[in-house]
Amino acid sequence: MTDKITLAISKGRILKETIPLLERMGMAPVEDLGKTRKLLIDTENPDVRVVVIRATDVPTYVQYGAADLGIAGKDILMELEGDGLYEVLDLGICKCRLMLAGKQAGTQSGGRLRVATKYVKSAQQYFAQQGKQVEIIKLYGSMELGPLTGLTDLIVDLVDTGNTLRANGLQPIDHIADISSRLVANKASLKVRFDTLQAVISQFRNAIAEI
Ligand code: PRT
Ligand code: MG
Repeated sequence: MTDKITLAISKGRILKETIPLLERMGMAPVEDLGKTRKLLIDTENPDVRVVVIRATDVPTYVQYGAADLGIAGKDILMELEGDGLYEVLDLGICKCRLMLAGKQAGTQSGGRLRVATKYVKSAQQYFAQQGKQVEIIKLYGSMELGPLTGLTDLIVDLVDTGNTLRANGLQPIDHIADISSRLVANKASLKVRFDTLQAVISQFRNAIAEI
Protein backbone atom coordinates (compact mmCIF):
# COMPACT_ATOMS: atom_id res chain seq x y z
CA MET A 1 0.00 0.00 0.00
CA THR A 2 1.09 3.52 -0.70
CA ASP A 3 -0.22 6.64 0.94
CA LYS A 4 0.28 8.63 -2.24
CA ILE A 5 -2.78 9.87 -4.05
CA THR A 6 -3.38 7.95 -7.26
CA LEU A 7 -4.58 9.87 -10.31
CA ALA A 8 -5.93 7.77 -13.20
CA ILE A 9 -5.51 9.22 -16.69
CA SER A 10 -6.38 7.64 -20.01
CA LYS A 11 -3.86 7.09 -22.77
CA GLY A 12 -4.31 9.02 -25.96
CA ARG A 13 -5.65 12.50 -26.39
CA ILE A 14 -6.68 13.11 -22.77
CA LEU A 15 -3.18 12.29 -21.57
CA LYS A 16 -1.71 14.59 -24.21
CA GLU A 17 -3.84 17.53 -23.07
CA THR A 18 -3.41 16.72 -19.37
CA ILE A 19 0.40 16.73 -19.36
CA PRO A 20 0.69 20.54 -19.81
CA LEU A 21 -1.74 20.99 -16.90
CA LEU A 22 0.30 18.66 -14.71
CA GLU A 23 3.49 20.48 -15.67
CA ARG A 24 1.96 23.79 -14.65
CA MET A 25 0.93 22.22 -11.34
CA GLY A 26 4.39 20.82 -10.57
CA MET A 27 2.87 17.37 -10.91
CA ALA A 28 4.47 16.17 -14.13
CA PRO A 29 5.20 12.43 -14.35
CA VAL A 30 8.88 11.80 -13.63
CA GLU A 31 9.19 9.48 -16.63
CA ASP A 32 8.51 10.13 -20.29
CA LEU A 33 5.09 8.57 -20.79
CA GLY A 34 5.75 8.24 -24.51
CA LYS A 35 8.70 5.98 -23.82
CA THR A 36 8.22 4.16 -20.54
CA ARG A 37 6.30 0.90 -20.40
CA LYS A 38 5.51 1.50 -16.75
CA LEU A 39 1.84 2.11 -16.05
CA LEU A 40 2.21 3.39 -12.49
CA ILE A 41 4.43 6.46 -12.41
CA ASP A 42 5.55 8.91 -9.74
CA THR A 43 5.14 12.62 -10.32
CA GLU A 44 7.11 15.70 -9.29
CA ASN A 45 4.62 16.01 -6.45
CA PRO A 46 5.72 13.44 -3.85
CA ASP A 47 2.08 13.02 -2.73
CA VAL A 48 0.80 12.02 -6.17
CA ARG A 49 1.36 9.17 -8.64
CA VAL A 50 -0.43 8.52 -11.91
CA VAL A 51 -1.79 5.38 -13.55
CA VAL A 52 -2.19 5.45 -17.30
CA ILE A 53 -5.05 3.23 -18.49
CA ARG A 54 -7.79 2.86 -21.11
CA ALA A 55 -10.29 5.76 -21.20
CA THR A 56 -13.22 3.49 -20.39
CA ASP A 57 -11.38 2.02 -17.37
CA VAL A 58 -10.71 5.34 -15.62
CA PRO A 59 -14.14 5.63 -13.93
CA THR A 60 -13.93 2.00 -12.79
CA TYR A 61 -10.62 2.60 -10.98
CA VAL A 62 -12.09 5.67 -9.31
CA GLN A 63 -15.42 4.02 -8.41
CA TYR A 64 -13.62 1.20 -6.62
CA GLY A 65 -11.13 3.54 -4.95
CA ALA A 66 -8.11 2.02 -6.72
CA ALA A 67 -7.54 5.59 -7.89
CA ASP A 68 -8.50 8.57 -5.72
CA LEU A 69 -8.82 10.89 -8.70
CA GLY A 70 -9.32 10.39 -12.41
CA ILE A 71 -9.61 12.34 -15.62
CA ALA A 72 -12.31 11.08 -17.95
CA GLY A 73 -14.37 12.31 -20.87
CA LYS A 74 -17.96 13.31 -20.11
CA ASP A 75 -18.95 10.89 -22.90
CA ILE A 76 -17.61 8.00 -20.81
CA LEU A 77 -19.09 9.36 -17.56
CA MET A 78 -22.56 9.64 -19.12
CA GLU A 79 -22.45 5.89 -19.84
CA LEU A 80 -21.50 5.01 -16.30
CA GLU A 81 -23.56 2.69 -14.09
CA GLY A 82 -23.17 2.60 -10.34
CA ASP A 83 -22.04 4.95 -7.65
CA GLY A 84 -18.91 5.92 -5.77
CA LEU A 85 -17.69 8.66 -8.04
CA TYR A 86 -18.07 12.40 -7.79
CA GLU A 87 -17.52 14.87 -10.65
CA VAL A 88 -15.34 17.60 -9.20
CA LEU A 89 -14.28 19.88 -12.02
CA ASP A 90 -14.79 20.52 -15.72
CA LEU A 91 -11.21 20.72 -17.00
CA GLY A 92 -12.32 22.18 -20.34
CA ILE A 93 -9.89 19.97 -22.28
CA CYS A 94 -10.53 17.47 -25.11
CA LYS A 95 -13.69 19.29 -26.08
CA CYS A 96 -15.96 17.79 -28.71
CA ARG A 97 -19.64 17.11 -29.37
CA LEU A 98 -21.72 13.96 -29.20
CA MET A 99 -23.62 13.99 -32.47
CA LEU A 100 -26.17 12.06 -34.45
CA ALA A 101 -24.90 11.62 -38.02
CA GLY A 102 -25.76 9.68 -41.13
CA LYS A 103 -25.78 9.64 -44.90
CA GLN A 104 -27.65 12.33 -46.77
CA ALA A 105 -31.25 12.73 -45.64
CA GLY A 106 -33.62 10.45 -47.48
CA THR A 107 -31.10 7.68 -47.99
CA GLN A 108 -32.13 5.83 -44.86
CA SER A 109 -33.85 2.46 -45.18
CA GLY A 110 -37.57 2.29 -44.46
CA GLY A 111 -38.88 0.95 -41.16
CA ARG A 112 -37.21 1.13 -37.80
CA LEU A 113 -33.86 2.90 -38.08
CA ARG A 114 -30.70 1.25 -36.88
CA VAL A 115 -28.06 3.27 -35.04
CA ALA A 116 -24.43 2.28 -34.44
CA THR A 117 -22.76 3.64 -31.31
CA LYS A 118 -20.36 3.06 -28.46
CA TYR A 119 -22.62 5.33 -26.39
CA VAL A 120 -25.67 3.11 -25.93
CA LYS A 121 -27.06 4.81 -22.84
CA SER A 122 -26.74 8.36 -24.21
CA ALA A 123 -28.24 7.25 -27.52
CA GLN A 124 -31.16 5.52 -25.80
CA GLN A 125 -31.87 8.64 -23.74
CA TYR A 126 -31.67 10.87 -26.79
CA PHE A 127 -34.07 8.80 -28.89
CA ALA A 128 -36.44 8.36 -25.94
CA GLN A 129 -36.58 12.16 -25.57
CA GLN A 130 -37.31 12.43 -29.29
CA GLY A 131 -40.04 9.81 -28.95
CA LYS A 132 -38.35 7.71 -31.65
CA GLN A 133 -38.08 3.95 -31.65
CA VAL A 134 -34.75 2.84 -33.04
CA GLU A 135 -32.59 -0.25 -32.88
CA ILE A 136 -29.25 0.54 -31.24
CA ILE A 137 -26.27 -1.59 -32.22
CA LYS A 138 -23.25 -1.39 -29.91
CA LEU A 139 -19.89 -1.02 -31.62
CA TYR A 140 -16.53 -0.50 -29.94
CA GLY A 141 -14.94 1.64 -32.64
CA SER A 142 -15.18 2.99 -36.20
CA MET A 143 -18.86 3.84 -35.91
CA GLU A 144 -18.63 5.62 -39.28
CA LEU A 145 -18.53 2.24 -40.97
CA GLY A 146 -22.08 1.46 -39.87
CA PRO A 147 -23.87 3.48 -42.58
CA LEU A 148 -21.13 2.81 -45.16
CA THR A 149 -21.51 -0.95 -44.94
CA GLY A 150 -25.28 -0.93 -44.54
CA LEU A 151 -25.08 -2.20 -40.97
CA THR A 152 -26.95 0.85 -39.70
CA ASP A 153 -28.68 4.00 -40.98
CA LEU A 154 -27.20 6.35 -38.41
CA ILE A 155 -24.40 6.74 -35.89
CA VAL A 156 -24.07 8.46 -32.54
CA ASP A 157 -20.42 9.43 -32.12
CA LEU A 158 -18.03 12.15 -31.04
CA VAL A 159 -17.26 14.88 -33.53
CA ASP A 160 -14.49 17.44 -33.26
CA THR A 161 -13.46 18.98 -36.59
CA GLY A 162 -16.02 16.99 -38.59
CA ASN A 163 -13.23 15.65 -40.83
CA THR A 164 -13.97 12.01 -40.03
CA LEU A 165 -17.64 12.42 -40.94
CA ARG A 166 -16.78 14.24 -44.17
CA ALA A 167 -14.11 11.74 -45.17
CA ASN A 168 -16.72 9.01 -44.89
CA GLY A 169 -19.51 10.83 -46.69
CA LEU A 170 -21.56 11.37 -43.54
CA GLN A 171 -23.36 14.47 -42.35
CA PRO A 172 -24.07 15.80 -38.90
CA ILE A 173 -27.80 15.58 -38.16
CA ASP A 174 -28.23 16.63 -34.54
CA HIS A 175 -26.14 17.84 -31.62
CA ILE A 176 -26.74 15.63 -28.59
CA ALA A 177 -24.28 16.91 -25.97
CA ASP A 178 -21.17 19.02 -25.40
CA ILE A 179 -18.27 16.93 -24.17
CA SER A 180 -15.11 17.81 -22.25
CA SER A 181 -12.87 16.03 -19.77
CA ARG A 182 -13.77 16.07 -16.10
CA LEU A 183 -11.77 15.58 -12.92
CA VAL A 184 -13.56 12.90 -10.89
CA ALA A 185 -12.93 11.73 -7.35
CA ASN A 186 -13.70 8.64 -5.34
CA LYS A 187 -16.38 9.64 -2.82
CA ALA A 188 -14.85 7.80 0.12
CA SER A 189 -11.36 9.21 -0.62
CA LEU A 190 -12.82 12.71 -0.66
CA LYS A 191 -13.88 12.22 2.96
CA VAL A 192 -10.93 10.20 4.25
CA ARG A 193 -8.16 12.16 2.51
CA PHE A 194 -9.90 15.50 2.39
CA ASP A 195 -6.90 17.83 2.90
CA THR A 196 -4.54 16.20 0.40
CA LEU A 197 -7.26 15.79 -2.22
CA GLN A 198 -8.53 19.34 -1.83
CA ALA A 199 -4.97 20.62 -2.31
CA VAL A 200 -4.63 18.72 -5.58
CA ILE A 201 -8.12 19.75 -6.73
CA SER A 202 -7.40 23.43 -6.13
CA GLN A 203 -4.12 23.07 -8.04
CA PHE A 204 -6.15 21.75 -10.98
CA ARG A 205 -8.58 24.65 -10.59
CA ASN A 206 -5.72 27.17 -10.71
CA ALA A 207 -4.04 25.46 -13.64
CA ILE A 208 -7.16 25.58 -15.82
CA ALA A 209 -7.82 29.17 -14.85
CA GLU A 210 -4.45 30.05 -16.42
CA ILE A 211 -5.30 28.58 -19.84
O1 PRT B 1 -8.53 4.07 -27.96
P1 PRT B 1 -9.19 3.65 -26.68
O2 PRT B 1 -10.31 2.70 -26.87
O3 PRT B 1 -8.23 3.28 -25.59
O4 PRT B 1 -9.90 4.92 -26.07
P2 PRT B 1 -10.49 6.14 -26.86
O5 PRT B 1 -10.49 5.94 -28.33
O6 PRT B 1 -11.77 6.49 -26.19
O7 PRT B 1 -9.38 7.22 -26.47
P3 PRT B 1 -9.11 8.62 -27.18
O8 PRT B 1 -7.81 9.03 -26.65
O9 PRT B 1 -9.29 8.49 -28.65
O10 PRT B 1 -10.30 9.54 -26.64
C1 PRT B 1 -10.50 9.73 -25.28
C2 PRT B 1 -11.51 10.85 -25.05
O11 PRT B 1 -11.17 12.02 -25.82
C3 PRT B 1 -12.95 10.58 -25.40
O12 PRT B 1 -13.58 9.81 -24.41
C4 PRT B 1 -13.51 12.01 -25.49
O13 PRT B 1 -13.91 12.46 -24.21
C5 PRT B 1 -12.31 12.83 -25.97
N1 PRT B 1 -12.40 13.25 -27.38
C6 PRT B 1 -12.36 14.53 -27.79
C7 PRT B 1 -12.50 12.47 -28.47
C8 PRT B 1 -12.57 13.34 -29.58
N2 PRT B 1 -12.46 14.61 -29.12
C9 PRT B 1 -12.70 12.80 -30.91
N3 PRT B 1 -12.77 13.55 -31.87
N4 PRT B 1 -12.56 11.14 -28.63
C10 PRT B 1 -12.65 10.65 -29.88
N5 PRT B 1 -12.73 11.41 -31.01
C11 PRT B 1 -12.82 10.67 -32.31
C12 PRT B 1 -14.27 10.38 -32.71
O14 PRT B 1 -14.72 9.19 -32.09
C13 PRT B 1 -14.16 10.22 -34.23
O15 PRT B 1 -13.68 8.95 -34.60
O16 PRT B 1 -12.28 11.42 -33.38
C14 PRT B 1 -13.09 11.24 -34.56
C15 PRT B 1 -13.78 12.54 -34.92
O17 PRT B 1 -12.88 13.61 -34.92
P4 PRT B 1 -13.00 14.73 -36.07
O18 PRT B 1 -12.01 15.78 -35.67
O19 PRT B 1 -12.62 14.06 -37.35
O20 PRT B 1 -14.41 15.24 -36.06
MG1 MG C 1 -8.96 5.76 -29.67
